[in-house]
Amino acid sequence: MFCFQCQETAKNCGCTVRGVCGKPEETANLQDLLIHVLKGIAVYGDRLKEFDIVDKETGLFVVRGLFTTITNANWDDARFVAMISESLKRRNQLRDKFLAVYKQKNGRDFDEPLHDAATWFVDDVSTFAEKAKSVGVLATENEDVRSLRELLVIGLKGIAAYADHAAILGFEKDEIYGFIMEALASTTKDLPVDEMIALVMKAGEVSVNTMALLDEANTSAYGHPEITEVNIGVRNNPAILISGHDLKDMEELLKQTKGTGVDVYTHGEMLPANSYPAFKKYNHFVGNYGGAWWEQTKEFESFNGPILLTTNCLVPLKKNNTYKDRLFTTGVVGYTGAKHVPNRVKGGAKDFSEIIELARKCEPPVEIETGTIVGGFAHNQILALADKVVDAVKSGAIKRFVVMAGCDGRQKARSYYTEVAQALPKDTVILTAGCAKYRYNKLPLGDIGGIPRVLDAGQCNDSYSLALVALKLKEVFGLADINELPISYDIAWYEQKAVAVLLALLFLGVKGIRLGPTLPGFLSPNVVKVLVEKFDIKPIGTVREDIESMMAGK
Ligand code: SF4
Ligand code: SF3
Repeated sequence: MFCFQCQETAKNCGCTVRGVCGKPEETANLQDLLIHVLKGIAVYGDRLKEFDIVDKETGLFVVRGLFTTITNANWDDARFVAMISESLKRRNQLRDKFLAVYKQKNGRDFDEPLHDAATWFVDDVSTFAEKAKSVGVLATENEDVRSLRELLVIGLKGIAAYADHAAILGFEKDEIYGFIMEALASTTKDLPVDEMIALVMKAGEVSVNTMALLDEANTSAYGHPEITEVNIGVRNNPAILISGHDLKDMEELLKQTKGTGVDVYTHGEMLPANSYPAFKKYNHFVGNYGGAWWEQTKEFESFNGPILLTTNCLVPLKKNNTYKDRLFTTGVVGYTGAKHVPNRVKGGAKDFSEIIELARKCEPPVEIETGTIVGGFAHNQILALADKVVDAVKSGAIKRFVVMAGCDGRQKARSYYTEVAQALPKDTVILTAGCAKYRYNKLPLGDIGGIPRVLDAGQCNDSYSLALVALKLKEVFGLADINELPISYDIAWYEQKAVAVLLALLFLGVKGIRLGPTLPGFLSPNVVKVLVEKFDIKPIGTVREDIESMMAGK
């Protein structure tokens, strides 16, 4: 196996024996093979795009396939095997569609040679494992070509996650599916370096558009997030814990638990659900339990009730865990031995009755902390406070904003973000989104004239909100360049969605981003050089130096 898609990759180079995340070799290889076949689908999707045809259904299928391979989402080899078989079937269907269109347009049969991803076929699933060994990341020998291809594929995985969330709420765009086809197919071609870089930049643009689409989907379905004091203590009822990023699952779970005597709590990245008007109205929606994803192995124990994982991050269960029998997965998430709640049929809802039944028999959660945290500062809420914020900047009460969005992770080096939050001057405001916030969102950092010093826009995809706020401030202050704003970017990354967010920021022209706790292992020294030259990207340094530089606008 060789996997280097996340920040915790072994030696910041690549996991080769077993993932640091716990991913076994077989699973890693099956994921590689799935990506290979998805690239084969994309070869035909890309060709069809030349005839102005985008096959929506296949586009969504590719999106779900990509999403399934992100870090900490799916651990179930049987699911990957089934997905590879299904992908081969769909690829051949799309091939037939392409061949027919080609013949119709050109009056002759298509006869160009195609990449192995577009032609390899077997019926026998027992041969998958062997094939998988030859199609991984290292199949691209040139280090820089590999780096650019993987940066693109990894960014696409993040885009795919957001596109899937939007699609679940009925929002889809041909442009997104079309680009995913083009970009995946590009990795099967020998392209000049500047064309590969252009595709990476284009991925940043598509990432912005996908996050905008998801924002539209979320806010039209559930209203605009509003300032909310989120309870982090517990009540004395049996309860269900819901984690991940899927708001449609959240909605259906709240509806189905209403009046049952079972409470609902969020974990990890579902915390921002507490700030949506459509969810706040439920009295049995109690608040948030615990911290970021990596703390789940102890927090799922003490929660006592069933846990529903709607997307990443699900980490492998410890041997002596007590929650395997109350762990449920759904959507792209999977775990061998955990119950999987099937997808909704068109027009219907998922059926969470088994989870609710089980919850009734469980003890209430053990309280692990008390109090509240404040959330709900997505773009609509911040813009409602725009006058106050602008006045505070003009008067000098707010000297600088520091964007510390992104992911959290297990590594000790991430205490950097806690220390930066603590050491930043009192006239700075932290803008956040994603689970990175758990490094500092419970600290007593106070407020500036009623504006909290940590403004939490929501999930990682809501980083889009922070970009909107920056663009608005640029307009209000009449600046020509987004980089003239008193905003510094000190981003934490872990998985592939953060890469999509990073590409989005680069597309928007943001320069001087600090990225930590380490620069991605999938960036070759030459690709890093390009990013440094073009965008002044830098790794994090010491807390003191970084704060000094950021306060000096560097
Ligand atoms: Fe390693 Fe991360 Fe890949 Fe897991 S997802 S195998 S930790 S690089
Ligand atoms: Fe977190 Fe897994 Fe990335 Fe959505 S939940 S930000 S790591």
